[in-house]
Amino acid sequence: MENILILGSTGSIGQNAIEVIKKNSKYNVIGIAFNQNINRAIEQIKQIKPKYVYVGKREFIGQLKSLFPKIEYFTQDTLADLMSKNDINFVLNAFVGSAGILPSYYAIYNNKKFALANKESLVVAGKILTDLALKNNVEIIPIDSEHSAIYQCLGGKRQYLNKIILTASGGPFRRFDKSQFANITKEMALHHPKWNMGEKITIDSATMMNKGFEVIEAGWLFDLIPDQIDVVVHKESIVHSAVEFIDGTIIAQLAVPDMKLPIAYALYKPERIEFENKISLVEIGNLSFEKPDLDKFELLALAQEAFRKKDRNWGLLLNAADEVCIEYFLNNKIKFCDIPKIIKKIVLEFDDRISSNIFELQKQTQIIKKETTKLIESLRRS
Ligand code: MN3
Repeated sequence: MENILILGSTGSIGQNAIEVIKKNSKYNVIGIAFNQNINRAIEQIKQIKPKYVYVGKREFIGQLKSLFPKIEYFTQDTLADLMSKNDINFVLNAFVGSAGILPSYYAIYNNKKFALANKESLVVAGKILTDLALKNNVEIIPIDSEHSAIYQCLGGKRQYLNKIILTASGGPFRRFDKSQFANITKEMALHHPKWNMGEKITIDSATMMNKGFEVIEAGWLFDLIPDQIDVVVHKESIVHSAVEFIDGTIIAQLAVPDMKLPIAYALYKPERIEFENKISLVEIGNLSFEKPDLDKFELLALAQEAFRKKDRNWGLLLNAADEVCIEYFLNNKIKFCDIPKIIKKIVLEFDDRISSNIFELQKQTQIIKKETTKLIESLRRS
């Protein structure tokens, strides 16, 4: 039995992970961490009976303590204590956004087995985390479907890799003309054609910022140079990504778009878990692949540029500014087409060398989020 801590248990990935674990043996959920979905957290605590609970919003602690007095509770200030518990041997990090960066650091620092769904960790702190993982001999097991696909296709043969082919669904606005971007509403952007995900990542998919983040994530995970990362729009979302080896052989991973698959692979590899839902190649018929329109999806281009400038802080800037923009967009306070404009402004204004200290990156992320808020508020007033 492995004792697993699930960070982000009430989110889409977290719930799927709990479901996968419930149907199979091997894992005991020793701890869960959530930010604000208190009702779902209470349900989960009743069902799982975890020893540890991490609460993002401190105001819930009192209520939880009166309901479940035997649990040991943690908040932001005591995150390090939770992550160093000796009876936790596996950490699954599915926190949303910047909140996931420090937990990734602590998981690797404390030599836990580690599965990562929080792409912001590598976007912001890729060098620090991959260096530490190498030093501590910790494998970062990807949960993101594309990275799981690449991981599976590589099959440990990293030395023969020529490049990776990162597939993108293209999101709901793949066929839109750029001039139509001004009229995109929140409801339109929240409707992803293929994947059912949390709100932030769904908007990131619509702007293709998500694919940009995934370029950076893949770059660090698989130790690639920028020219080794191809992005290909594949609207059917059946090929979850592919690798090309030095002899020209391409190996791809195909499956239904269901996050339970990459989650199960990360938890049980090299074993595979039985799933009902399978694809039929005959029924699918055609699979299409095309180049992404970088003029239309500027944030993808900007992220590619960010990975070329690995020694600059662009990943941090992209991530922090994007988080604030999405919040404003979801509150109907900025337009869809404002998102890339604001992010670009922030990147140009705060371009700097990247710090090699994780706590410094955390601090800077907070500063950039405040600066982005300031910028948006001033634009809204003018
Ligand atoms: Mn993905």
